[in-house]
Formats: sequence, C-alpha cells, structure tokens
Amino acid sequence: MSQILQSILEWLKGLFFKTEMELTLVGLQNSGKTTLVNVIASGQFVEDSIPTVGFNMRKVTKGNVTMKLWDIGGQPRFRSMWERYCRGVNAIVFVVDAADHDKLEAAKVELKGLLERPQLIHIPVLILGNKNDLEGALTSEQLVDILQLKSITNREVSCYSISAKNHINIDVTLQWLIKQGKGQK
Ligand SMILES: Nc1nc2c(ncn2[C@@H]2O[C@H](COP(=O)(O)OP(=O)(O)OP(=O)(O)O)[C@@H](O)[C@H]2O)c(=O)[nH]1
Ligand SMILES: [Mg+2]
Repeated sequence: MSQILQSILEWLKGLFFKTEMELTLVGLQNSGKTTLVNVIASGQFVEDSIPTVGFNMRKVTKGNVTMKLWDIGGQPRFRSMWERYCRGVNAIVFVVDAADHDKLEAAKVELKGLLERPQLIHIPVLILGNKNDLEGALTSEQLVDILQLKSITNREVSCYSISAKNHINIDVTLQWLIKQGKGQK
C-alpha cells in the first residue's frame, strides 16, 4: 500500500515540479561540445570528430528536468550565430579545450565578445575546461586567471575542469546547469 502511495506521490511531484530549460553550448571548434552533449544525453563517450555544421539540438530529460541543448558549431564561420542561439536561454555553456594552449587567446576574445552583447546580459555562464585527461591541461584556477573570469561581475559565472571522455565532473556540471533552470523558472 505504502509503495502505491509512494509512486502516486512521485507522479504528482513530476507533474508539479517539472522544469524545462534551454542551454546553449558554444566555444571554439574541437573543444568538445558535441562530445559533451552526447555524454550528457547517453552517458557514453563517442569518438566524434565530425565538426558541427551549423547547429544540433538535443532534448535530454534528467528526472523532472528537461533540457533543450543547443550545440553550435565553433568554426569561425558559425560564430556569428552564437549570439542568436544564446538569447533567452537559462545558461550559456562555453567549452574550452584546456589542453590546447595555442587557442586560449582566441577563446578568451570570443568569450569576451559574446558576453559583451547587450541581449545576453545577466545570462549565467559556465566555462568548462574540457579534456582534463590530457597532459598539460589547465586547471580551472588557471583558466579563471587566463580568461579573466573574475572581471565578469554582471552575471553568475562558474568554471569547472572536466573530461567528457573520462566522465570527470560531468555530475557537478549537470548540478550547476539544473540549478539555473530551477532558479529562474
Ligand atoms: N582527450 C579528450 N578528447 C576529447 C574530449 N572531449 C572531446 N574530445 C575530442 O575532441 C574532438 C572534438 O570534439 P567535438 O565534440 O567534435 O568538438 P566540438 O566542440 O563539437 O567541435 P565543433 O563542432 O567543430 O565546434 C573529438 O575528436 C573528440 O573525441 C575529452 O574530454 N578528452
Ligand atoms: Mg560539434
């Protein structure tokens, strides 16, 4: 009897506390956005080296939370689309290849330009230093310094060091993202 009651309660909770949120992943090409989306969606690392042309959209449900994930191509020709796909989302996820030191300056410039857009003001941003399984990958503290994240004061900002490949810190990433959905809707 109590089990039936329990499942009815779970069902009711699902009805009333359902959260729907939208997230956009941007960042330079080859940083691992599509790989991360696959890991979030299926829990599996897919060796996906096909660059995203334009964008992909995936809907993922975790418990009561449904996330619409916009995964935008990072090649220069797609970067002008980033702003459009970031408008009105619960959070922007900016993925950096933490092991590719040569591209950090370009990542910094792109991030700064994006966050200066008036339409995106106040949207929380999560910077993910991906590929921390590779030698020489920068820590989250180093990324905070290099990308000058402490100078961002008009929105919530966090930075994690992750590995989509080895599933490191994917749980804290999801927790942070889900918190943005619950806080705003
Ligand atoms: N070692 C390692 N490789 C990774 C990791 N995440 C992604 N990769 C690899 O990095 C390459 C690029 O990954 P993608 O997910 O296609 O990168 P992307 O950011 O979507 O690239 P664009 O679509 O061109 O913007 C692939 O070969 C992935 O297998 C990781 O955590 N560790
Ligand atoms: Mg991609």
